[in-house]
Amino acid sequence: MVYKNYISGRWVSGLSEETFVKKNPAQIDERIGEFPKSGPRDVNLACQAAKEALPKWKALPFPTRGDIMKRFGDLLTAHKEELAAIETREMGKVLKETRGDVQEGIDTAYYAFGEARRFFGHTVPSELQNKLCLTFRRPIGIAGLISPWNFPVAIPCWKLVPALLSGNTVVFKPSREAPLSATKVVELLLEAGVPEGVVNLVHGSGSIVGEAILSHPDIGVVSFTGSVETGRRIAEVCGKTLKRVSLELGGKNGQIVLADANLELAVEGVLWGAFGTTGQRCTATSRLIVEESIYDRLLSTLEERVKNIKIGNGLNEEIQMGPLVSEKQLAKVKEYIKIGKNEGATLVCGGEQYTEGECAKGYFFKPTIFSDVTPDMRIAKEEIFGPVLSVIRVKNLDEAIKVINGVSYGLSSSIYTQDINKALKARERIEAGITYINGPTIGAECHLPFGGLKDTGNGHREGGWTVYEIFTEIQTVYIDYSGKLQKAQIDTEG
Ligand code: UN1
Repeated sequence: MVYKNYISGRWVSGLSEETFVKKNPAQIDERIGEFPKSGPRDVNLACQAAKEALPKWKALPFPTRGDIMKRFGDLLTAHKEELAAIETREMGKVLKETRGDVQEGIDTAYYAFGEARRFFGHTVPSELQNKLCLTFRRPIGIAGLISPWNFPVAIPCWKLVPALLSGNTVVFKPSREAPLSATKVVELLLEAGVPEGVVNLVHGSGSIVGEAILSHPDIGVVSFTGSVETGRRIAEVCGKTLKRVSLELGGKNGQIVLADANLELAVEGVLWGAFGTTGQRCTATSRLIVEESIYDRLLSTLEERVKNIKIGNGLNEEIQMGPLVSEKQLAKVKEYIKIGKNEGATLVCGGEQYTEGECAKGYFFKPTIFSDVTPDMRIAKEEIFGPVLSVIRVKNLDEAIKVINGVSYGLSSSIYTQDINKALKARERIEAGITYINGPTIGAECHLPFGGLKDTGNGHREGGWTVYEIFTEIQTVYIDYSGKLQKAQIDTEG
């Protein structure tokens, strides 16, 4: 099946007519579809359509746009199973997780429906009499949205829904690894009532379509989720035209386990955090930081459990871990196994491709644990984006905090302890945008701010009420009803 771009209210081929093929990572002889290899001229057309559609769209009352988001949520709900299966075939994660991914999109749409009726500004006292001061939030204009493949419905929804509700029109470039889910999301937005030209979908590569979005003068805000390297490039290019940029980049998230923790719970947590989504979340637990007195016990329980993880095609409900998304990711993970071994870490289990039976046809990898990892090793510092966990031994809470903070990222973090004092001290000192106490590093809820410190981003937070700060401009309004000229800072003495 050949899929198309959606520009100016029509499904159209890319102008070059060239396409790329997306395959199923669990079974690489299965084609998901062909998609346009678009270029800058397609982006120009999309921007033109978005520009033309903007005045009418932004003039609608917020609750009217909210009603469309409600219908979108209803449609996602009605198509949940279909979408989950598409996601699993497209990027590999298991059905239970892809259902959760769609649910995150649904929750985001319903949250927006509510938010539409409380798009609050501030009313603020004036320093002068007979004067009213207030603020409004207004759309920026055209939003360029560039989404990753690991949450093929949720993350596009995190971006599309608030951008649209705020009154922006959109040029949307999804990942080449998840183009079908994105196409379905756009179809449902249209069915929900998003008018022509308001959403424009342009498939293709980051280096061509992404770049064209970044440098297009009509785009006012760019929202991107992906690698640090690309994030830096985006900030640099967008700096030239002073676009607003929201970047949600990598992570090297740690879970601390103190000696007093409920170990069963800590093991459950790290299994989910490290190997859920085959470790391909920017919130994945990639370091387990353990107090020395329980280190051996925790490690042997964990090893036992990891060996029992069922690997295979995510469409099978029994399966717990699907494949990596691509050959490129597989090669990257293999490379990190070599790096870990050379650095002197102990390979406890996994460390190689999984090729049993049908799995030989996909990019499967065994869940992997490295122990005796020290904080200076590359496997303890760099984002791997695969099912690889580095276990680090520490003496106490102080050292654990030092280790958890000793990386260039700061997205998610976790601590398992039953000691409330230690938990709260850790909360204060951990440098991350998200901290879980007695829970794993993954599983953020859509109505709370999501994002991180240091190389993880540039200070914005998606999700919750804070995402609306990304997609709106603030207008400050002063209304003087004194009937005379009142000078701020000068005529202030009553
Ligand atoms: C991501 O990996 O980019 O908190 C997003 C979580 C998910 C979102 C992850 N709800 O793990």
